[in-house]
Amino acid sequence: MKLLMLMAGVMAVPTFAASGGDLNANDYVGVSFWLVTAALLAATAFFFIERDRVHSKWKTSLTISGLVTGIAFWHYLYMRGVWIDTGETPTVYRYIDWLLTVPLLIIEFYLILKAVTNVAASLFYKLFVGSIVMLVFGYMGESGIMSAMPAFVIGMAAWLYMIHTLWMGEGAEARNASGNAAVSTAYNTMMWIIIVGWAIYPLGYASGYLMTGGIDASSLNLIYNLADFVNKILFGVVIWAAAVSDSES
Ligand SMILES: *C/C=C(C)/C=C/C=C(C)/C=C/C1=C(C)CCCC1(C)C
Repeated sequence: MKLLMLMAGVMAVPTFAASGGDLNANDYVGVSFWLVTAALLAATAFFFIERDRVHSKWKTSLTISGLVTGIAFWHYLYMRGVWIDTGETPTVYRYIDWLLTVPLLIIEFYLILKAVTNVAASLFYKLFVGSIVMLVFGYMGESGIMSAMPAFVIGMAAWLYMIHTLWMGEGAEARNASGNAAVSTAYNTMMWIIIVGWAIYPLGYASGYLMTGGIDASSLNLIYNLADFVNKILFGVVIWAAAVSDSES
């Protein structure tokens, strides 16, 4: 049944995938859009199928991982089209995608902790508000609604607030209280992805919008595509590994 639904979804895709003309062999940014699109689809199938393998308390976490890569897959079909047709940065699609997937990614911290210990919903709200502030100001900066520098500063503050919450705030307290090895390992790896993997985005933004004579649209999109690969697919794989190891012990 699950597989049938997946296949139906994949069969509905070519109509959209076909828009956006042909991929030029020299267009390495277009190729990176293409590669990440394929990887996101494969990851989505993987997370939903592997859901059967893990203990019931982990299933929601794998579902969310599959939703994140699935939503991103959908947006990548369109982003690639915009890039190939216009050579411009698909900022609107990019931020709609982030606005949906980033809250889903950070709810994973709450979910993996909740699978093994008592954790207050306020952990989720803090991370949620932080991520929305970060993205709304990032969008205003990139789309020119607000000047790039102040938007960047506010976005950075929100991201640092999230890191603080995970590193030494409410999140860290719940992790320490859980006493669960698989969850603690997953938590720490996920936290490092939020710190190191997520840093790629503001680096891209800063090189694209803050430096005089900064990088062009090609480099910016290449950086963002690489970042999405790490922060959506790898992030899900970390959760999957913790889920399998905890379910089998
Ligand atoms: C799947 C998409 C993800 C994980 C997107 C994450 C995006 C960010 C971490 C963006 C961060 C930014 C700042 C920290 C400062 C302002 C500019 C942003 C929005 C690029």
